[in-house]
Amino acid sequence: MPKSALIIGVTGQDGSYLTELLLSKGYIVHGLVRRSSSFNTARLNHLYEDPHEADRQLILHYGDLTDSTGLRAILEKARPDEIYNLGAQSHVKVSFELPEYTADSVAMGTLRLLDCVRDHVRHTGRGVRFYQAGSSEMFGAAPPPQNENTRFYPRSPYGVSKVAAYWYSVNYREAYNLFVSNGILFNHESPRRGETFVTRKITRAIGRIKMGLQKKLYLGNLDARRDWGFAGDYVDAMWRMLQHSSPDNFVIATGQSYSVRDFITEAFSYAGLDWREYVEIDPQYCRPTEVDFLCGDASKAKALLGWEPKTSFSQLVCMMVDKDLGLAEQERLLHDQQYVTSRAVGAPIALRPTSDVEKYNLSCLGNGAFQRSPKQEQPDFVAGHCGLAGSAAH
Ligand code: NDP
Ligand code: GDR
Repeated sequence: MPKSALIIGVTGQDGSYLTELLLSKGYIVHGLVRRSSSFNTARLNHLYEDPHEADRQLILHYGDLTDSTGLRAILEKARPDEIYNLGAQSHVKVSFELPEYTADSVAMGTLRLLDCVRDHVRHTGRGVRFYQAGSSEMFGAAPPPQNENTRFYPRSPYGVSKVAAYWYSVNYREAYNLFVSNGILFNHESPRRGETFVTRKITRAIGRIKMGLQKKLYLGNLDARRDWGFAGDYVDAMWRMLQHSSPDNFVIATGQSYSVRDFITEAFSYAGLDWREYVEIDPQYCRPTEVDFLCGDASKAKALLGWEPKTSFSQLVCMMVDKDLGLAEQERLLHDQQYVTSRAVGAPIALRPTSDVEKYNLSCLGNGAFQRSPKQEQPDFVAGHCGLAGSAAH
């Protein structure tokens, strides 16, 4: 029998890389998809299997961390050997604007899920292993280097909620003898990173500036330091945690820290641009309380899991800039041919976890469809890329 896994947050950056990894290892993967009025499965398009096909390896279910009835039903259907809880309102700045929802999905959502797992294990007698996506944001103001023994000092509603989720996980491990492991992952990025996180906001802007689609990039605090790794490397660490002989807490990081300014300099110079001509500071992108300096010590993961990062900072930056130059080139072409992106006209096309799924060729933009429209005088700016009027303050 192949192993089976349930991924909460399957549509996110990490969810898509983890799905690829588990499918390559022969797992049956069940993914929880949030119901949304627009499609949110673009990162999974290349993995999609029609529900009418026999012996599918990837099965999607509607569900939400705020709905424990649905979570219980999915557990019964999927009967997973491993559960990866990657679901979250994961944007730190947004958590100041949506503190209650952030706590509901991140902290309460983890508690709901853990309690469903406890019941499931109790009444089925099955062994289930659980991964909880903890974050370096839990360390917050604690000075670097941060490891598993560093005291938490979160600096945002998101960070506080992740600390609660961490301790719920420890408590369910100790109280009910469940196999629950906490990953404490430092920032990890990729060409699939959400476009309002700073690295992707920068690389998307570089592509669009190169193609004449954007003039300026508005950012907040350039002095913050982060330990940035590649998401593809980090999902392997999640899997390793659940293969380990006992549940535990692990820091996953590169041990190298760079400022936002360093990232900008590296990315712009790789694209042959001088960032000073394009980057402007806009205080709306600063946070009420900032995390200044993160640099992780992942020696425990190296010793016990044999995990090490494979991708360097420079390789990560180049990978992201290359991808976004390609994306902007396609956007330019569509713009010149009088097409606009779906994000401007609101007609995205992607997958649905039900049988009424149409198949589309999405290769035109990588993450969206396109539609003919009257030629525009101004390029269609996308929220988050440049921070112009109308975009949310991310
Ligand atoms: P993303 O924001 O890309 O993905 C988050 C996922 O959670 C999406 O699939 C999203 O669905 C889903 N989600 C949001 N709200 C709910 C909800 N109420 N119920 C169910 N699912 C929900 O995050 P990443 O992939 O980058 O990160 C994965 C996890 O790891 C998150 O928990 C994040 O907080 C944590 N983390 C991330 C780090 C990083 O650097 N990337 C570092 C440390 C921790 P939808 O697509 O519909 O929005
Ligand atoms: P972070 O990532 O808050 O570390 O959380 P983000 O990329 O949002 O910010 C990193 C740093 O860049 C500064 N910054 C800006 N950030 C954004 N988003 N937009 C801007 O315009 C901007 N200008 C400067 C921020 O102030 C910050 O210091 C990420 C998320 O993935 C979390 O879910 C995860 O837990 C942590 O990483 C580890």
